[in-house]
Amino acid sequence: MAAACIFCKIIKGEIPSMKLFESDKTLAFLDINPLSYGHSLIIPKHHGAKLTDIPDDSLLEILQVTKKLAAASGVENYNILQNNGRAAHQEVDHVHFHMIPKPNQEEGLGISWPMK
Ligand code: DGP
Repeated sequence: MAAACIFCKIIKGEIPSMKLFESDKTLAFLDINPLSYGHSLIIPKHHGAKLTDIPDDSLLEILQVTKKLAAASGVENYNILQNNGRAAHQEVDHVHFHMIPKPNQEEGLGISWPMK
């Protein structure tokens, strides 16, 4: 944990979030500034700024949770995004994967959160 890290504070419950999934290694929650309905963030509980700072077993679970969230979103189209460094538009220095649904008009109604 890093004391000043926003996402570590979310993990500890010091900052509220809309949690979608939690295990001993991983947390998923809704993005505070969503690009679409259901835009979620999947993070390791282990603090690390960049992809290369995260243990492989943690990365595997993050990808598995990301896949489940994409399936649970009920849309066929989505982006998975992971930024590293300021020039790559990383704002929060705690590794996170974005899962950004791209619903079309018909799909936009079927979303059910939190993920079961
Ligand atoms: P990035 O540019 O990849 O570092 O994206 C950081 C994302 O984190 C951005 O989409 C907004 C989100 N975010 C920042 N602060 C908070 C917060 O306090 N709560 C939640 N839920 N999301 C946050």
